[in-house]
Amino acid sequence: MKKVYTCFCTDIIHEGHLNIINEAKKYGEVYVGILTDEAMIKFDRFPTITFDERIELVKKIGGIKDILIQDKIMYDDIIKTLRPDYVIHGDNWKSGKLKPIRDNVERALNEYGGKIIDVPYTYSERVKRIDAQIKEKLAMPEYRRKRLKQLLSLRPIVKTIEVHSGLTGLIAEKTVVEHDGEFDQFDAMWISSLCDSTAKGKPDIELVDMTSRFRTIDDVMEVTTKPIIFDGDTGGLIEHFVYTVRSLERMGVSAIIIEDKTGLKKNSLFGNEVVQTQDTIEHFCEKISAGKKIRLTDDFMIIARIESLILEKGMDDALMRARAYVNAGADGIMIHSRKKDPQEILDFCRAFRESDKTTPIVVVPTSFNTITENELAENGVNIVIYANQLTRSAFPAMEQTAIDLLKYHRAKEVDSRLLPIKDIISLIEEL
Ligand code: SPV
Ligand code: MG
Repeated sequence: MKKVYTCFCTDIIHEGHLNIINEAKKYGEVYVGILTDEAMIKFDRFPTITFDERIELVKKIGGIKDILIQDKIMYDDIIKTLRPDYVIHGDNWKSGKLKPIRDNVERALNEYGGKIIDVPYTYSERVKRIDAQIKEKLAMPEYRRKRLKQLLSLRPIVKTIEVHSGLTGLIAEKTVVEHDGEFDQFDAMWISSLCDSTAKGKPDIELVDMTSRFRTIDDVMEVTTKPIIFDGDTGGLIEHFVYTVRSLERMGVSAIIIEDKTGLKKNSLFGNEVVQTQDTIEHFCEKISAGKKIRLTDDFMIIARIESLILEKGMDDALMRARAYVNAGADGIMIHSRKKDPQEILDFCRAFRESDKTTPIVVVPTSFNTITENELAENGVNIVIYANQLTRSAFPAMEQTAIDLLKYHRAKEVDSRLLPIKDIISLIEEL
């Protein structure tokens, strides 16, 4: 008997999958690979059911010779082990984002004369509706909220990008890159106080009120499914902070990060160039505990951000605060630095990890931008936030366009730099 292999990356078996299995049976014994959670979230979306449940789904189809675990999006490893005569897949992988996968399969099969079978992809209203339903489910507060904690256990480092609108949310949601034979995408989104304020033409001094900040979250949530980490500035008065926690948790936000500053908050990247006051350990711990007490689910995280290195109070102060904040109930620690050299961040991580192996560490490598995600992960960092790069890349591009329109008195000169209207329309899906 010939061996036919297909891999499923789905939470629901629909007529399209059954069609593939039925076609496969015509060629020989059918082996089905199930993509692991880790592989699935790098390339597609978060699974809405567990890996074991996905295996059960496939078992129920019947007539399958064996079920295999595929732990990489690319097939070459599994092809080497199984040596199937055929790999069967919908023909939608002949172009677009799936094409590198097909190329990888083709190369692996060519080694020994295996063949690809491209089955016409099932485009039906029902299949489209199932896809839409999965996305809806992922966007629901109870599913979205817990996803950050799930990602922390699945990802070596949770990659987070700043968003401040529906459009930037779509970029975070949809950008998937194939590079060096690996797919990757962002895991989570950061609602930055700096960029949310900047988008409104306001300074980053807790001037934009919570109602407006929540409106931004809503705009992002409307069009995305990824989890959200909210920049809560100082958290404000303890009496107000508890209301913020309650609202964010209800909305389906996964975490709030609050920084240990008081008085008029200024952006940390100013450091000591402006007057900034650090909160006392006692008061900040009280704020953390109050937030933890009001929280209704274990899914929602309150992360404490330490400004000691920004304010040049020293490593010992940073570490003492980290331990105190964790004791007060913080679900994570964000350590910030405005140095170009990542060394003080790494020193903090090493010292903190000596006594605390599990509390997630968050960093924002805006200044110390030479360090890679792998290096951060190796040093015990769990979440990396690219906190402002989308805003900072858009602004000079828009400004240059405005300058050139004024200079040339027409739009022709700027046109080659612009996103074609067709692409903007396809970015935004209609229901
Ligand atoms: C933000 O993005 O608003 C932050 C990170 O708080 S930083 O600007 O680096 O302080
Ligand atoms: Mg901020």
